[in-house]
Amino acid sequence: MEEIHGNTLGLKQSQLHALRRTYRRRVDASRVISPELARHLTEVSRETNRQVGVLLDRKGDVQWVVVGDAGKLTLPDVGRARAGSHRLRGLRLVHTHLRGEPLTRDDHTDLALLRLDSVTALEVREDGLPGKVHLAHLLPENAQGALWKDETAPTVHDLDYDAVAGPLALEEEFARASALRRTGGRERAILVGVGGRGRPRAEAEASLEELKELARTAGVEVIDAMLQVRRDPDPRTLIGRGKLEEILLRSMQLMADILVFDADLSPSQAIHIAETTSLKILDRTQLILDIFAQRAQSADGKLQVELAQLRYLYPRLVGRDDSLSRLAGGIGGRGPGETKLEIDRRRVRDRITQLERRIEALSSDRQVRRKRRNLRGLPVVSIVGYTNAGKSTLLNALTESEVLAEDKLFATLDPTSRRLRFPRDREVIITDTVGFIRDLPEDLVTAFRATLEELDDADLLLHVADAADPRLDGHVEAVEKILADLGLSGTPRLLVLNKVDRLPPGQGEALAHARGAVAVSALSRQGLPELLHRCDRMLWADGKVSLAEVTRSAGESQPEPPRLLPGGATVIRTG
Ligand SMILES: Nc1nc2c(ncn2[C@@H]2O[C@H](COP(=O)(O)OP(=O)(O)OP(=O)(O)O)[C@@H](O)[C@H]2O)c(=O)[nH]1
Ligand SMILES: [Mg+2]
Repeated sequence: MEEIHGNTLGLKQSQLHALRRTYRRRVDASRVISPELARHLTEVSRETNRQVGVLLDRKGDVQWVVVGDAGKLTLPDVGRARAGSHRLRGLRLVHTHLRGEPLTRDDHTDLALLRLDSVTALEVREDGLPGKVHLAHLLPENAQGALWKDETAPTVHDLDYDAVAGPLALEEEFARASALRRTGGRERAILVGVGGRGRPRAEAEASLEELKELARTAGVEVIDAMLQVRRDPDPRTLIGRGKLEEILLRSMQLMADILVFDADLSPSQAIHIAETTSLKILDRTQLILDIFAQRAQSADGKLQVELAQLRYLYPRLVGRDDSLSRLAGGIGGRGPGETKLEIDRRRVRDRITQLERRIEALSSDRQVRRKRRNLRGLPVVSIVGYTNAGKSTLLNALTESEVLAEDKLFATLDPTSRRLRFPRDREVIITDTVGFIRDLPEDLVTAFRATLEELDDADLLLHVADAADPRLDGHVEAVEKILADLGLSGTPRLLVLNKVDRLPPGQGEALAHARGAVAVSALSRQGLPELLHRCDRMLWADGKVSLAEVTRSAGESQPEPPRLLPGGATVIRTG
């Protein structure tokens, strides 16, 4: 119990003894410090030429005695604040300053991040007696966004902060504020962008913009976004300790619940950051996984998402329980299926194996279905592209369907197929599927294998891109890369620049011309005839599909009188 913490190396026995005696002192509970204890601390401090501090509990007992060096005191691990807790630590720090300095940045950081009841610095006079006293305590939410209040008193006797009533009143305020916030519903997030050697500032900024859209889609409230550019990532905390502290202070000020990093945190980084904060930590991959989890409708989709989440989580299941639950929790407590709190690695492993088997079966089911479809000989046109490019809207426009299309990322997860009839009774199957995104998480690609395999059958890929997005070229490149990773480089493809209605007249066509693409607007239907014409040529004129197949398919399908679409293509609803 009577251990002296911190920089004890080189202290004399008598000095250590004097420090140990500190544990026997008691302070009147409501007084920050007694004049006697203050004097004891400054005397030892002067003699050792080191800062000396005590952590007192609310009964006025000395819980920890800590020694630093002449300019700094490093506190021992006094335990972490609980996530979202409105409580303070129940400990106040009183320590000495040898150089007459007021409270330092570190003092304030300790106050805020460790949620200490208060932090006090006693100036040590040349004669070893206590001089001026500086005290800081946290503040409830206020319009100025101030986190703490500083007070200075000429002597210990003049200090008038009640060390028990003060923190109790604060805790009450915190509780009231957090109850108010909880009725507000949505979780509040600070986004952290990361630039560096491999990622220039402009790219990091664009990526942070995309992260904002992801966050919005996931249903979290973005209250702040900051960008950190450093040459190399910090192996432990990614962004560096100082920056992390700054962000944590900011998160307290803004009452944030979540930090979202625009990078993939390694398991050890995620664990380390979760352990130094009381916040929920998400990275870009988890945000995407969370959106997928919210969006999954079909049983297949749900299985695939759960697998992806568990695969991602598995290597991270090594932290302390509390940080673990914050890593595994997902947004609004929506973690993967069975993993709420009592996660244990073996159960997760078992579940992964089980899911993999079911998805394997799913994949072979689909193969059978697809084979049946292929036997009918209908050419398959698959719509692919960056998420939110307008793929589903295009499918709807071409086939007069009503597939869900909305201004959110990953609106579509499950593939949909429709028949689309071309002139001369030619017919194709057109499919819409899950959208892509830059750095699509590997675990998702693996889990969505069954869905993505549908693309293997495509005779033609319509690569839809949003012509009005300033990140157009980056998006096209990202999609091409994923297609290559899926082994689809050899499939004929046509680039479709969508949403040209959002551009000044002629600009979409110019962009398309430069890229050998077709300019369309799925909303205004502009350019659709040209699109169908190009598809027709690529599918048939280039000899991709044999005439025999085409005539066979044409004989089969007459359930409903075909309707006319621009360009002479017609549609048959297959439901
Ligand atoms: N102005 C304009 N908006 C469009 C056009 N096509 C689609 N949109 C809008 O873009 C948004 C996304 O459309 P979706 O069809 O859901 O996009 P998607 O590519 O299927 O997206 P995910 O399934 O989420 O990957 C919706 O708000 C559409 O209304 C277009 O030609 N012009
Ligand atoms: Mg869609």
